[in-house]
Amino acid sequence: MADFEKRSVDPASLRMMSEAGKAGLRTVWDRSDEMEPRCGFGTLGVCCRICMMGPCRINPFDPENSKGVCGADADIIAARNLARMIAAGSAAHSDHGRDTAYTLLQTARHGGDYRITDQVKLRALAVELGVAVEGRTKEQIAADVAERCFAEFGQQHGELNFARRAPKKTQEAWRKAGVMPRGIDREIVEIMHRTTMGVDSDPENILLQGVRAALADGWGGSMIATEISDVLFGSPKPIRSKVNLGVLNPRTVNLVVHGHEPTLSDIIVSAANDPELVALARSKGAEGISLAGICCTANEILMRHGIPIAGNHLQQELAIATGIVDAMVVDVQCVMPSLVEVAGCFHTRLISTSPKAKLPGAEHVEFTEEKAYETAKKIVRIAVENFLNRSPEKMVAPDVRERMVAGFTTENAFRLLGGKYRSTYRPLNDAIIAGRLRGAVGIVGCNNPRVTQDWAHLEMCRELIKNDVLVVETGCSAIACAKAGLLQPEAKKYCGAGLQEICEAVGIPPVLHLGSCVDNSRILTVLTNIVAEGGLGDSLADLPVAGAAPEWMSEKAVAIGFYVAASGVLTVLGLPFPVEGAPRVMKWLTEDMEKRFGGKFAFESDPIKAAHIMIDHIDRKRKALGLRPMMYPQPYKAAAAD
Ligand code: SF4
Ligand code: MSK
Repeated sequence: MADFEKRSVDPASLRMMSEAGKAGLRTVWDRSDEMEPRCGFGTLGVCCRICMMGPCRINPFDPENSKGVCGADADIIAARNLARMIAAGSAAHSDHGRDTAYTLLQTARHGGDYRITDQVKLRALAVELGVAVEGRTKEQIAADVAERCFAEFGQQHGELNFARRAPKKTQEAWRKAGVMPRGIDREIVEIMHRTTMGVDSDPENILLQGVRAALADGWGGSMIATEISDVLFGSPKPIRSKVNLGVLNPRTVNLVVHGHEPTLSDIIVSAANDPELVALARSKGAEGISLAGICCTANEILMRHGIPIAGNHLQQELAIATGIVDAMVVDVQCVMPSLVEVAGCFHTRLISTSPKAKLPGAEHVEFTEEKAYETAKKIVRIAVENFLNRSPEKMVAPDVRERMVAGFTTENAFRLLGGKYRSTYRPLNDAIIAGRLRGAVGIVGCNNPRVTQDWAHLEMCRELIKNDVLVVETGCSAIACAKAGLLQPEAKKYCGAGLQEICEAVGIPPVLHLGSCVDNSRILTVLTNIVAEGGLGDSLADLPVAGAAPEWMSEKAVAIGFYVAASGVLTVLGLPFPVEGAPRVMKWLTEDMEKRFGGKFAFESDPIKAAHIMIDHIDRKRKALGLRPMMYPQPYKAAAAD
């Protein structure tokens, strides 16, 4: 019998693991255990299958004398593999951004089921991108904005428009290192070219192209996804909701959306409220239709509509195992192929929707922007029609849920910190300068069965807020902390005196939910606004801030880590990149990178130690800025800052 306590700290997940075990269901944790011992060459990053002279591997006990067939050493191999992870992660985020721009263009040109919701943001974007606004309709403006965004993908030379949002000094560092991104697609393609057999054999040169592609993601593809989503679906505002498997209601039809792109999930919100479908649900004996989300698409509709979240990445199988999910609809990214097998053990209808992401064994209802509402209604109807097919003996939904507040953005989050709706970041900067707030940390990223689910997110987060560090979160990290009650104002009880004072004055939680994975771009623009406000240096590298992904698993997290570190922010990862067998690459990531960009990586699996690495770093930055000591006695005092 598996030791469940090592698998998760989330009571709902533990309960469902036990139920799944009783039913003989294999989950992600079982398969993870079966992988042990994991391949040492893969873990160290020293296997290469780029060409068919191989596959090759480096002898980790004698790396100096070990080479691949072509002569590639451990550093070349590891750098190439890591760069390819960045390419894949950047491609995923950026293709999402491209799809969002396509939806905006279709809406502008042909109308249809979507609306241009945030016209203020549309006009601001238009001005930024050089699109004429005077005397033009919102549709004309939107069409040009969409085309400008497309141009960012295909551009062959020059610089990305949104990269120019960064502070001037940060941009200068990128130009000096030769990594200012030119075009989003171009940087990804160039990684694939450079890392093919017999091209770039300089590990640092390979990693620098990795940086350029990652910057094209964070300050390009992901930023486009965020900005256009706000224009189309509305900019989020602070909103209350609930989280965890207990949001699934045994008395209603339950439809779970899982994946990433709000084009699908947002329209499903409308369809789930369609009076015809609600009436149909009632005619089947259900009390109504409940919509809930998993992973980042959940964050998208949570922020804009307050739709509850059923869980984070590792709960996707467990949600189906409750026996009360009538349909799960998926689009792209983080969707485990295992869902087909799990859904096959229950009445759940599993529906794929993207031509890019089919699941053999699942139903495919192709989603197109042109027939968005019709398709969404079809999907909701499938869930409703399936309600009566539940097997009562398999219904084991845990009654576990927590309240949360979400929906903070670059535009609204930090203005609230002064207790007034002022269009300035001054109150935030002043709180840091005065020593009421130590600094800020972004905790982001996934769950990974190699780490006790949610544990590292929670431990790290509590340690930081205890030390007066404001935490901002996205993705599955935000969901983890929401489940533990940290995303509600009452969580101020876990904070140091300074942060507690701010939370009390403003009524915000000490942990702010900033959205989905692509919304890490919001963190970049928040930091840029802090620099622009003044008093805390003139580049992102000067700020008393850090980033972390304590339970990461996705290639997207590698891209995020790279654009955050290359933007000047210390980035601490709970699992190391697969480069431990490559000493030069490891040194570049953890030391040399900082000289060029002001940011670098640290790898630490203990979340408390990781928190202290970040607190020490924040204190060093405070000292370099000449800021006052912290206002209130601190539970943790960094040696470096004394
Ligand atoms: Fe081996 Fe070199 Fe081919 Fe990689 S590129 S598989 S190291 S021969
Ligand atoms: S969903 S990328 S598991 S955060 Fe964005 Fe969660 Fe990581 Fe997927």
